[in-house]
Amino acid sequence: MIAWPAPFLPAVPGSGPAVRVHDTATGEVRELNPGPVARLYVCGITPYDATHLGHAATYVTFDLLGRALRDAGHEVDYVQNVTDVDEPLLERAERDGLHWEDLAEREIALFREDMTALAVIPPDHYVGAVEGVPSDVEAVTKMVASGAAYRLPVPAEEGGEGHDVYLDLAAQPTFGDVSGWTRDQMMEVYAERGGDPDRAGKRDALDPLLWRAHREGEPSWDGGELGQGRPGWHIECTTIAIDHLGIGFDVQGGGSDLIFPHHEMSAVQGEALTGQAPFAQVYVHQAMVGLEGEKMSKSKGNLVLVSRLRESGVDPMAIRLALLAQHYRTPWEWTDDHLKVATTRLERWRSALSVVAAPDAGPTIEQVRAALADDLDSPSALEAVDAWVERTLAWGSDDEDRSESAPGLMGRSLDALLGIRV
Ligand code: 5CA
Ligand code: ZN
Repeated sequence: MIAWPAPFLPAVPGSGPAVRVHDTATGEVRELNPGPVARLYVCGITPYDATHLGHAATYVTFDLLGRALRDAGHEVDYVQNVTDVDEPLLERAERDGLHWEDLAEREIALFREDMTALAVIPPDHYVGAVEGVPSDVEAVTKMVASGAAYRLPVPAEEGGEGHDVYLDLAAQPTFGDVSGWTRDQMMEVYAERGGDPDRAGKRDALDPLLWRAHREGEPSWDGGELGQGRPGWHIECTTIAIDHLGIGFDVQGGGSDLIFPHHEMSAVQGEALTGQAPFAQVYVHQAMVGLEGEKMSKSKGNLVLVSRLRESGVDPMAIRLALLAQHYRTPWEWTDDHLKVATTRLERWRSALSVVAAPDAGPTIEQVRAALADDLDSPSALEAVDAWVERTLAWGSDDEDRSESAPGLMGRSLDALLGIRV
């Protein structure tokens, strides 16, 4: 499906250092070693409600990573999915009396507008789960044939026709490598995060659903030997990532709520399918953004929406600055104060960039580059810019040693490295 318009990326002289990020699987901050093309997969939205600031934080974080990789001299091949068929979407459509496809289309359109306003560079491949069904069918059929997956008859009370398909985790030695969680930790969240631990007949309560046979009233596709049905949630990301980036791609990203089961299962399924590991070189996770003591989430309904802030006249660049002021690995809560601070900051940056001459921008640009390459330390990057801004605004008109090219160079660098268009 189409993504959204790409923002213009100004050139910045020189290049940034190699990028280091925290890898959930090893618990270490590791240097990325992509080839000329860095391959990045980030889990996209389930389009049943509009983009909230938690989603925005996730996509701005991975946008920053993409910018740092480009600045370090790599091309970036960026893939993002859209979960345009899944339980939460079907349930919301039913509740609101909408067709699920219309609901998805409406929310994807709004997401595109939000991402454009926030200057997020679009993915090179933006792929809907529905578009990926043929590939899922092929993958699940292959896993059934190899014995990695098994079939369970649909229970009589659910129509009793056809078979669901599950991955046999017992046969997968890498299961657990992404999250590093204990079985108890896994069991604690599995049901609330889309799993079905109580399904009778499963070999292991944690075995993930690969294919769900058709049930009355649910959308379904031709699964060939699998019969009519629809894919489970995790397989969509397994196949989209492998089809577009290949197994062993550089970064799997998303919010920390996806560590388990989603990224654990996507990876183990990819490994079961291809016989190769690891699925991704590193797993990077954005900490949860909360509101009033709880995770901001569509299911809880405690949302601050990007689109609503925009409608109320908030400058999207102030929203982006508010997000960048937080480190991606630290959970935080949204309050209006964050926006106030960001709005004041943006105004000061604007004033500094409109002077005719300013202190040399070079050292500050190197500080910004170093901060971003150091596990995406955006708060430190903003502080480095603040320091230059304060020096610029404090300078008298007859101070010597001023550069007329500095404001322009700084403006282009903030745009390219931070996605802040002042
Ligand atoms: N479609 C799936 C991924 S395949 C999904 O999780 N969709 S979502 O709409 O629920 O979330 C979209 C992205 O935003 C995911 O990467 C998720 O981890 C992230 N996210 C969701 N809530 C928050 C939050 N409160 N703070 C930070 N990131 C969040
Ligand atoms: Zn995903």
